[in-house]
Amino acid sequence: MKISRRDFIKAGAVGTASMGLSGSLFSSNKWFQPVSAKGKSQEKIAFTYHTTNCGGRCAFKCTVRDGKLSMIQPNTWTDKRFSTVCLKGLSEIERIYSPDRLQTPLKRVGERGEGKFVPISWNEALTTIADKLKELKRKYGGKSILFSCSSGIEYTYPFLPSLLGAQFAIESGIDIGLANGLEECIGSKAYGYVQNETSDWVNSSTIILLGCNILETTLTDSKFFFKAKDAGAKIITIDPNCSTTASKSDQWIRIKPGTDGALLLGMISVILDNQWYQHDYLVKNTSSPFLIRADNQKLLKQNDTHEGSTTNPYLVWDENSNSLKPFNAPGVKAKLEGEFTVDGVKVKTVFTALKENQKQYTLKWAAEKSEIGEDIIFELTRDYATRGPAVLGWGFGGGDKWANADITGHSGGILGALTGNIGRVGGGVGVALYHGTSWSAQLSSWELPSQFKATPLEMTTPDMREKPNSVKAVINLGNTLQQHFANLHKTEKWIKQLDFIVTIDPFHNPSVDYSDIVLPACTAFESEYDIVNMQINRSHVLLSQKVIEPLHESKSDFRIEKELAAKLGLDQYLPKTPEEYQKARLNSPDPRLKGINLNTLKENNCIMRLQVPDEPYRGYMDQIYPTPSTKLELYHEKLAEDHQALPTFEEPGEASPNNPLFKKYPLQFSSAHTKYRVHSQFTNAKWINQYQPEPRLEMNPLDASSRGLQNGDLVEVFNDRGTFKARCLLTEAYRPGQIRLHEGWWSKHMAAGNLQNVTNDVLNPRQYKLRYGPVIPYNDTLVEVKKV
Ligand SMILES: Nc1nc2c(c(=O)[nH]1)N[C@H]1C(S)=C(S)[C@@H](COP(=O)(O)OP(=O)(O)OC[C@H]3O[C@@H](n4cnc5c(=O)[nH]c(N)nc54)[C@H](O)[C@@H]3O)O[C@H]1N2
Ligand SMILES: Nc1nc2c(c(=O)[nH]1)N[C@H]1C(S)=C(S)[C@@H](COP(=O)(O)OP(=O)(O)OC[C@H]3O[C@@H](n4cnc5c(=O)[nH]c(N)nc54)[C@H](O)[C@@H]3O)O[C@H]1N2
Ligand SMILES: [Mo]
Repeated sequence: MKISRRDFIKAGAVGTASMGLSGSLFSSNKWFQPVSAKGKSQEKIAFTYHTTNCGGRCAFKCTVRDGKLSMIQPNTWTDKRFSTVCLKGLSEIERIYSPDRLQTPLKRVGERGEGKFVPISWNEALTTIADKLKELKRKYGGKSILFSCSSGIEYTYPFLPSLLGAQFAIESGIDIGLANGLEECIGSKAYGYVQNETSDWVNSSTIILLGCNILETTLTDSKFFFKAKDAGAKIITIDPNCSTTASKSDQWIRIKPGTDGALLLGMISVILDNQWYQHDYLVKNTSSPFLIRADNQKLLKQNDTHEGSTTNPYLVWDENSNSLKPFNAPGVKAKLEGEFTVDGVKVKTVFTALKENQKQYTLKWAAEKSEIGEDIIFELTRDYATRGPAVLGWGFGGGDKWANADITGHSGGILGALTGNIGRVGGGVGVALYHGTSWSAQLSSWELPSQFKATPLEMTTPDMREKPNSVKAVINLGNTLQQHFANLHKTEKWIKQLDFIVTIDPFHNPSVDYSDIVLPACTAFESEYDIVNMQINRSHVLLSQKVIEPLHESKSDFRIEKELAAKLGLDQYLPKTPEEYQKARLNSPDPRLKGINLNTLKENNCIMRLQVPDEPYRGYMDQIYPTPSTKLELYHEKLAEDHQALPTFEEPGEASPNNPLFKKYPLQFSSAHTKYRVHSQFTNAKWINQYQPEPRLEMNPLDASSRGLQNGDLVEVFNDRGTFKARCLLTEAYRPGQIRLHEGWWSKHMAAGNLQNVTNDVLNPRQYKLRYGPVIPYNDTLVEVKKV
């Protein structure tokens, strides 16, 4: 039988009974019952939480009537400020019954990408997968298998990659552009979370949000934004567009896209010129007094002058003795500024070098680059540097997804250091989303015997599409093929020559269509087991329970991994049930988990606060950093030959007027995130789509009129990589020169194409030297638009 997915769903070839309730929600009204029916039905309450990657982490109290999810309410947290739910959570009552659910395992019958499948049994699907993986492992080794995991999948198949010796990737090259620069200063590897907990914002005088639409992308932290505002903080949003967050801020500064680094460099100059920096903080807590050798651009260390030191500390110029001393020697008073000669070699302090490097980045220069007025940059800097504790908070979608993002991150670290705003009550620099910094605890892990080890990721997954590598099979946990790679045509070329592709997902997302075998997974509401998942978030432990039985023929990720392991003859090493697994994880000596176990969690609505102080979490209050010197390191030796030891502004990789391509493609294409969806999730949520029924290309009326476009026209967006079509939405909120389609729309919702057909995938070679490797510069994209 050869039928397409659509035919197969229409015909109801399988799962006919469940189609009745999923397909006809609005048409038949069978779903809703009169209030009088209440009491006649079987009712139960169960608790789960949202695992989608919106940062909200809402916990749900779910009412199940006659086996169906019927009501979602916010669950009560120990700290009640987190008891929230948004439209996305409420919409699950409809979405989990969506006709887009994968209902049975599928086997591809058409070409990859065509979307032609036939239903098969679980046994056939799992046997096919296991046989293929065994064969690949035998022929090429486990490294020929890549598990590629979406964000927000809670159970990330923690055992199979190790059992197979396979590679595992989660979000390779994503959300790391700014962190690459910042964390070279801090020494951490924490995705740029060098913030205090958002609840500490009430102690801030100034909060600068740079490309950070927190009121949409961490909706549930909105109360902390408004509490800070009420407490007197001045909130300034810097965004090319009048975002939701900009509209609620005290000030909106409209920046030219891709120039965040120029703005921050200008601010550094203003601080230096006006001596608004914290001299003592810089000497005590940063590498500013370290000495740079003129001959090789390296920092001067003890072995440079006295060979044989085992500790080999950095040297500074000690004011007391007027001589070189190890920076950490007792009683040293390091000079912040100066040039000296040591054994015939000229050296200068990092601070002096910074001052020299900044000469090129005048206020005037920054104003021209960023297209923000000089007076505005001056006032912004004064607010930041002189009004007391200040936050410089950014997102992952504004300045991050550009080829020059690391320079912005580095400049941000320097701004925080100059003003003493790192490790300070009411301070912080870095990502301000997800309520990402809060108290945490160490869970135990479930150990496999030592012979089972995953293969470390050979290279970033975007590179796998072009550079020689071992991967022959990709197991998609989620919608990674559409979402994780810019330039979809290149992705398609890669996957068409792979030996084997599997997708495991609750929904028929676009990555499904490229797959050879498809497995239907449960959503966060379904399971075969009473206890499902557990995580630590917002200083609490959250447990999820089964709310309803698996819909259609779906299975939980735990069950799928377990059954696949059984087909490989290796399931004896895995926990028998999720309950056994979560029990083992909680069996930890960490005192912050004292008294928290599965029983006490069940007694407490499945949420308990860790045994931690009531205070907001604040990082680095001891001013000890995980860098080689334990100080904030402003000078990055390893980037000296790239002229980035101190930040040097670079134009965007593609979306810059200096690029010859700009003449042909004069518009910058951005694909920000929206409150209505989480990436490609909720694209099919009917209740939400009342508000955003179709993809809309947002643009300023000026850009539209010069192209003869009217609001609502169908347009084609194109560049040399590809094209897509959508209706346009004209809005003054959008900056001329930048156009936007929110990321995530499935291909089938587009008038034609996919937005990833045009996005820029050219990686910046310098960034291979940085902590996280190169960032995918989705927003660093030039396009042109024409009427269809
Ligand atoms: N509801 C919802 N929440 C989410 C997500 C979601 O999909 N939906 N996704 C989550 C994930 S994984 C991420 S990474 C985060 C992203 O969260 P954010 O970083 O807040 O996301 P964006 O909306 O992509 O970008 C933020 C703002 O940057 C602006 N911007 C665009 N270009 C520039 C620029 O060059 N400079 C500056 N200064 N601003 C610019 C945009 O106009 C936008 O208002 O959100 C998380 N939260
Ligand atoms: N052009 C452009 N591209 C972007 C971005 C951008 O701004 N612009 N943003 C990037 C960013 S910041 C990020 S973080 C990535 C996000 O990329 P992804 O994390 O891949 O995006 P999602 O659409 O959230 O994909 C989640 C998938 O997991 C499935 N899923 C949900 N729950 C479960 C579960 O319990 N089990 C299983 N097996 N599957 C489940 C969902 O149905 C969905 O298909 O996208 C990146 N892509
Ligand atoms: Mo992200």
